[in-house]
Amino acid sequence: ANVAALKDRAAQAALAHVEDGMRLGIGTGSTAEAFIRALGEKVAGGLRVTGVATSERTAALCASLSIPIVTLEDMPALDLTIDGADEIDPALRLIKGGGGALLREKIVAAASERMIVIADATKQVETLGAFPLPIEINGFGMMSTYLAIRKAAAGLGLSGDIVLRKAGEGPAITDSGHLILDASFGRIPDSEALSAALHAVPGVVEHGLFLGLATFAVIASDEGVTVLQR
Ligand code: DER
Repeated sequence: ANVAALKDRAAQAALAHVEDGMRLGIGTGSTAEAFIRALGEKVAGGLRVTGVATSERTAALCASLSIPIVTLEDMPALDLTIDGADEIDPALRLIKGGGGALLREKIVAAASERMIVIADATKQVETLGAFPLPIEINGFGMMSTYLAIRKAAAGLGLSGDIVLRKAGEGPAITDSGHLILDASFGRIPDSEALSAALHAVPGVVEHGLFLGLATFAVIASDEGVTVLQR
């Protein structure tokens, strides 16, 4: 099947875990959007859920499908977040942020009892890092932050291009008004150590390593749907 069909298949399988009355974290990206469309049909059929969106884009799509959306302030404790990923390793560590929503995605995932990751099989990796790691930074003193990130990564034996993400002519600006650096470190043998090292850099707001957040993964391939559980 083509990748879009695989995304739909993963989305449908995740929908089976959504129960009436649930407080949902709703992800960002093309796979999450397949889930949102499928959820919209269920809501049209009478399913009662309330969602917190992980991006303005997701909020707009939910609104267009009459999926009730509130802010995380209104509903700080969520039952279940459903979101995509750029990479998924066997321990359900993720790289996320390809869609630029990693900060709100991580806050929402952390506020949820459980997190189901939905993906097509191309996202499965043995070790994270082939996908450039998104790092969300404050715009102030960007060069200093960039140099500090390089140094922190070098301390862990990691190096490679670190590029400011663009949108058209200028830098990409996230929903929270920050910039994103995409770091091509290659294989990341110790993602916990890298996470800690990046969080220690002033100016780093968040990064795309999602560790200990995903509880369940639904991965669609031509052979069918695989479920991974942590
Ligand atoms: O930006 C994100 O975190 C998205 O969820 C991304 O990781 C997956 O996007 P995709 O479903 O369009 O591949």
